[in-house]
Amino acid sequence: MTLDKSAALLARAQQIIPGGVNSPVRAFRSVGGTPPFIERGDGCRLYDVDGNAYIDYICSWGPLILGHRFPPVLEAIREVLEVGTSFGAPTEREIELAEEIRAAAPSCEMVRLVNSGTEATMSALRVARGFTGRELTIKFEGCYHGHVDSLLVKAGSGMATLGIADTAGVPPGFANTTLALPYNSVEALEAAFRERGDQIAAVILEPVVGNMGCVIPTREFLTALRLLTEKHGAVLIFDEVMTGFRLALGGAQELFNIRPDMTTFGKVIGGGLPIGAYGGRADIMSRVAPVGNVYQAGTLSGNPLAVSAGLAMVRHLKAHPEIYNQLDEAAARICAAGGGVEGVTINRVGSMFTYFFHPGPVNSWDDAKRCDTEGFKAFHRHLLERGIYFPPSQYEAAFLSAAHDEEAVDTTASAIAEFFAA
Ligand code: HOZ
Repeated sequence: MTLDKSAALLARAQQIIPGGVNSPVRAFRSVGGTPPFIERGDGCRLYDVDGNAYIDYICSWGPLILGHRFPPVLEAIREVLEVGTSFGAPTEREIELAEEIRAAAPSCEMVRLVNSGTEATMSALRVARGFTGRELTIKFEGCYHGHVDSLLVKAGSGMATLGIADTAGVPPGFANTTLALPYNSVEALEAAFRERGDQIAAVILEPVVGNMGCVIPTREFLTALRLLTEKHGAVLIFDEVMTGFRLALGGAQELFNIRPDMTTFGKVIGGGLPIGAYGGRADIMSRVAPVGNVYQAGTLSGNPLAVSAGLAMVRHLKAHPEIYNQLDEAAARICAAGGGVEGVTINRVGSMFTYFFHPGPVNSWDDAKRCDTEGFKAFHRHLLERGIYFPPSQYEAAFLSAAHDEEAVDTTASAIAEFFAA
């Protein structure tokens, strides 16, 4: 496999774009080698500028649950091109997407569309603070909620990948409004509420974590989250940017049968175009301007391109619920390929999974940070050389799409088995 053209593009990109990439993990810093520069995607495959093809397990970091260039999504985009791409004025489609979100996740009695997952979490947090009149937020170590200043404390994803514990540029005053607790620790949660319950505006979490690799919440943890937030009047925010419409139509809240007060979305609801959304209880969402006094706005919010692409994807998923079983079975086969290997723990929920180079269990950042990242690096390289593109970080979940056919899954499972047999 040669990556000469990609290497040349990387060198050129580094002259103008920090690290040559527009989002840090893409630079391959933790796995080494040259990141392939992508020319096009189709179905479950990516094709780079050097003529290499890859079975794609990033799926644009989650959104492409139906694969690249899914025809109904392309058709929806084509239709929008005929009428205009942005109006900065309301359209009927926005109502339709908000209604689809509410139908899938009934905890979202009202919904506001924004442009990214980061905007969704930033806005939800502001609304929760406005609603409660409190400042403090609980988040969990290793969870990542976009690059919102106060939520970058002990964050996963690129920060975990690059080993940046606390980013520069966030004033201590902002960081001090965040309490970072260990994921899955009921004890730590109880202690925090015992000590500061009347100051806590919100508890935000990834209800299945993707950003320290895939980490699964315990039933006890979820129950404690719901009970304690209710008891102390704090807003429980599920960050379903990754899990929404992916683990089930109604996301993790449907899967675990928990009703959060607010939810954030992104990725799948945009069909691969930039979008985000936040929603929740009507009494909380009624605090958002112009009805209430919590301000949040956006020129491109609800733009017809992203909304139409998202609607096409969400409606297809709704019409074909069997997709979720299909995804589950395919992901199970890929995970079975490395099952029982000493020193490796595989966490999976539906079509999100991670091969952790750690004897396990991996239930928190404290566990995940002890991974053998050199082992992961060799695994990643082995797969890439065989045309299989896993996320270039131990601390990102892999995603599967409905376009991953038998052949792609078999090829992947064989390559994984080959790595562990060597
Ligand atoms: N931090 C994103 C996923 N957890 C990665 C975004 C990207 O590189 O596109």
